[in-house]
Amino acid sequence: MDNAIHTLLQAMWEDYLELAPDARSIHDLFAASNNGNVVNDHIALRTYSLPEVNLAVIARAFTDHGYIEGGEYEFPARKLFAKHFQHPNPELPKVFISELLVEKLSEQAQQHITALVDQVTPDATQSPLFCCSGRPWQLDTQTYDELLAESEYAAWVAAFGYRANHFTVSINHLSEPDTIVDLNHLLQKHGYILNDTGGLVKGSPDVLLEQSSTMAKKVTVDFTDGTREIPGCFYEFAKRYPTGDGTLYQGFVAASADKIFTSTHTKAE
Ligand code: OOG
Ligand code: NI
Repeated sequence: MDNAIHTLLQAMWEDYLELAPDARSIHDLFAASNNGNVVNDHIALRTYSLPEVNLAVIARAFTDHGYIEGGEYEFPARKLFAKHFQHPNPELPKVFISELLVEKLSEQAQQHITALVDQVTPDATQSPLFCCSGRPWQLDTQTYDELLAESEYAAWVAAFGYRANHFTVSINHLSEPDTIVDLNHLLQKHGYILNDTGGLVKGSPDVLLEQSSTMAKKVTVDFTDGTREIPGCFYEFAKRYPTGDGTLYQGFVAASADKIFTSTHTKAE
């Protein structure tokens, strides 16, 4: 395996564990009944569409190591656009990268986001570990609150920056539980809070993908003028179904993804 991509994914996992307080114990719960093996279906990253940090800039760390574009997804109500990337080596996780279409936001939000992105140096984005470098700008609570009032996504990126917002357990690779309903019950029995936007299970065998996720737990975030407890990162669970040629569907489903985004929301939708 390409060492650079392995190093990046390992660094992303370690960074992610810091911001997803439940992730280690959920991982270990599945590892215990699957000989220690928990396969990661995909990770996801978020960004703003400004040219210094847009989706294409974030994707480079992956495309430089053999990842290729797999599909495009639109979320007009959230003002988001996304692509997924996959690697010819099926053991590597897919990468789902979304960007907030900044030009569609209010003047005030655009000014806030431009002021944040102006603090990012080209050197920083070119670093091979930019994708797990966290927040490359200073942020105060008023800017966070004003962004939050307009877009939960805008505020999340402002607070957390560049890192995996979730990893995803591949249910196909678990011997048990092998249905998403059983998996959700197991997690709930252990007290984990799941995302119930539109129901616990997003998607169906008909669209070749079923997904569920935890709600991100609150973590302490530093601002220039104090600290706040806000939702960090979450864990997702995905089961894929075969396409006509018998291989598992490798894409995403926009209608389901739309509901996974709420896993980091501070308020119910
Ligand atoms: C991505 C939400 C979509 C999926 O698997 O469909 C997603 C995000 O929350 O950044 O992860
Ligand atoms: Ni996902």
